[in-house]
Amino acid sequence: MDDTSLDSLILKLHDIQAVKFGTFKLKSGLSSPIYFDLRVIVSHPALMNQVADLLHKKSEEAGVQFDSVCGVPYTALPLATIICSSKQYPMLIRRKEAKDYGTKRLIEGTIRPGDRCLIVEDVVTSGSSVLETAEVLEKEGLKITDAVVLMDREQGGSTRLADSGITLHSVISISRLLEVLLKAGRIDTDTAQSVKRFVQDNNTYILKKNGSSAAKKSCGELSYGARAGLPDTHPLAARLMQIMEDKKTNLCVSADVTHSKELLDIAVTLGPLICVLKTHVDILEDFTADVASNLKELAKKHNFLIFEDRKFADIGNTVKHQYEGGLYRISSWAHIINAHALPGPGVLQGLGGVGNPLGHGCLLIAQMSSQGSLATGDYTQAVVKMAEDHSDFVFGFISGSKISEKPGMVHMTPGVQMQTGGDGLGQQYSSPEDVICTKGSDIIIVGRGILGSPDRLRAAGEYRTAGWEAYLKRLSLAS
Ligand code: S5P
Repeated sequence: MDDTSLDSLILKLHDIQAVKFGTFKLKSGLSSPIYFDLRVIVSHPALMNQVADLLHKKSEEAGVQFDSVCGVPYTALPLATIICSSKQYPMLIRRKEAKDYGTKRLIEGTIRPGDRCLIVEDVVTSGSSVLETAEVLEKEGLKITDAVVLMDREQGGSTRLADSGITLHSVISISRLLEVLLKAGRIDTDTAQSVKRFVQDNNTYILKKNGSSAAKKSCGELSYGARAGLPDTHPLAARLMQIMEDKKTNLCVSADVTHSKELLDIAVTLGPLICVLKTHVDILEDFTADVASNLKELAKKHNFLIFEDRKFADIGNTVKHQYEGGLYRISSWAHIINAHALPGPGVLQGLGGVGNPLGHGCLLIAQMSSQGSLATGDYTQAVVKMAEDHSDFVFGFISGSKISEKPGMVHMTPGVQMQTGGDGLGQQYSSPEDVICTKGSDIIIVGRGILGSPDRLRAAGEYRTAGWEAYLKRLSLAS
């Protein structure tokens, strides 16, 4: 690729305002001195052809071998189309819109498992959109080893992709862009310097590894795995988020059954699909210590955590006994418990005294899914504060949405079903997409949506997929 065609491309992109300088608020909440909007190139056909040609040349120069091409929706779709049409490659189209369960495919085009597919993208920041597309293609049996991008913002995307075995080839780097625009008198030295500083200070890869304060501000864009690695994350939250990342699931099954055999059957069958199994041990009619130890074994075998949904709500001294003693000896088998903040911090002192030495953790109930719940507004805010002040034992919330900006905090949301509505007893349901993608929660808690199905395994699979896809969508929107 010769330097003059690259330089003229950069100037043209600046002419059509596909690159702008100023102060721009990014989806992550950060304020950026530079902004790319490559969507506008569709209005400039000659430029579209030039960009598509340069993308293809870049992959050729790098010696990338591929059988098909897939553009990351939407901006790169027309670029992929031009490459495929002019160079005669079969194209694959990834759907980005929410899946209509069981009917629509995620990839359109003929899929030949084992084929190498080249991913095309317009701009890469953290690399999460490319990764998301790669994951969908890989699920269909395609091999993804390379991605080609018009503009690399040099904010850690290529390192993150390399971690996942994908080599990123970029036509334009941000340093080259600044150099050309500076030389042509389109920007001044101060602007170039401030962009360079922004890029250096906001390397998404380093932020994810180290958890700097900027990362904490924008936890919506961090993956579960990255949040697990942050220094402030509670060890149990880290373990949970790592399980979610490894098993690709943000599904917690609420095993609200009255007989132990059924509870254990659920753990056996659904164990591989879930990150957490939630119990209400006091509704079991036949609880014995053996049930607890069997459950523990299954949790180990299938790598999930046990959450006893006891909702402690008394003075410290009472909850301490309720947690470690009585018939159920909850602290001996449940990794996670939850509590109401209503009694004040004493409830956490009582519970933490028992649970902390055992490496357990607690969720505070900040909001409830039931109609007319009083846990709203100032109460919810006070719960967030109490949780953050007691982060040695509290690692997250029961809430309807993301309510804490601390990336180490886990948000678990009950009242989830595919169909919204209620149960006639005050329960209110939201969809997995709404809970995870729109409201920013981390884990869906599903009871009757799964337990009420004649095929629980299939239903759990559907909830797991819906929850995970919503999470991937959230990551991609934030990148
Ligand atoms: O606000 C809440 C908090 C909880 S923990 N709303 C809830 O529904 N829960 C629990 O989540 C509830 O006790 C039940 O175990 C589960 C929801 O079950 P489903 O059958 O309605 O999905």
